[in-house]
Amino acid sequence: MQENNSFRSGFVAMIGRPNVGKSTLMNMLIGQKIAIMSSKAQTTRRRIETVYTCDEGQVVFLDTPGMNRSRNKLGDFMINEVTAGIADADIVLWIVEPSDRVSQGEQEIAERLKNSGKKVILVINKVDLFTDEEVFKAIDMYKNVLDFLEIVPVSAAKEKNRDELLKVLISSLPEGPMYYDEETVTEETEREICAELIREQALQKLDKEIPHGIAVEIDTMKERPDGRLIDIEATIICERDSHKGIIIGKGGAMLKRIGTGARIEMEKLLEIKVNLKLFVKVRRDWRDNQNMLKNFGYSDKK
Ligand SMILES: Nc1nc2c(ncn2[C@@H]2O[C@H](COP(=O)(O)OP(=O)(O)OP(=O)(O)O)[C@@H](O)[C@H]2O)c(=O)[nH]1
Ligand SMILES: [Mg+2]
Repeated sequence: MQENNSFRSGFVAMIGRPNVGKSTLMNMLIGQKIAIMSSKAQTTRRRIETVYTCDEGQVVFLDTPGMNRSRNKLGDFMINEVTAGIADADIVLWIVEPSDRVSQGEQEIAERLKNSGKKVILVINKVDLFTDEEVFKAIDMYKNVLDFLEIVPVSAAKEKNRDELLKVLISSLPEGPMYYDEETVTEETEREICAELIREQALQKLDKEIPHGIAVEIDTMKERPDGRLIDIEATIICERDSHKGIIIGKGGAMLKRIGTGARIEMEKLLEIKVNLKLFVKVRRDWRDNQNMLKNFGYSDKK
């Protein structure tokens, strides 16, 4: 491996507009679900680092929030996370969906990437939803937008072109060391991932604006002495009393649905039975309160 001096490694930032499939693609590439995914924009809020290692090299992926305008302090934090992700990257993976025009939002991203001086690979995701002709058209159009190292069409959902993209990535990285041992997939803690899994269910099950105002804290996480079950208590924080009512639902039905969904995902992750208890609490306008943002894990710790 390292003896023949051609082991390649480096940091790859996944960036792009909200909802294009950055987190789905990262999970697909590493072969494990670490980052949460949903059909609602702005699912990812902070950088999530994961590692892919093979004989030829090691890729450290940085999933970042979708690039959007900020409406509060949480939004400012998310924009900073993208900026930091680009700064840390050896290569930027810019993810887009096939389309017949480059939107204003995409043009702004192109401009930023041009100014960053970083090497960029364009990934055209969700090709399963489009015809080959539409995909070719998109490739042709994007060719003129930026000087890309490569343009790779993929489907994160259908695992199409996974090996090809990994090969392109590794061959584009510089020769370098193993940053993490080969067993490491992420340094996110189980606590952090479990909190995200609850937020994922909230995003998937609640309507409109409510899940965007949610944060999750794990209060306790304790394995029983016989090692057959883990008890987890967690609190969902929301912004208004009316939201609290909706999150709990009639007779607690919505909270139960969120809890069941999250428990199933946690059991997959932890490979142990989970007993999950959820609470709901209101913290008015927490998304604009620096101290509360910090409490909920939205501060620059890296
Ligand atoms: N059909 C199809 N759907 C996809 C594909 N990749 C992602 N999706 C869906 O697109 C939606 C958004 O996926 P995410 O991975 O959460 O997108 P994201 O870019 O990380 O979104 P933000 O974190 O909000 O910026 C989800 O509903 C995914 O299931 C794909 O290749 N094909
Ligand atoms: Mg995401």
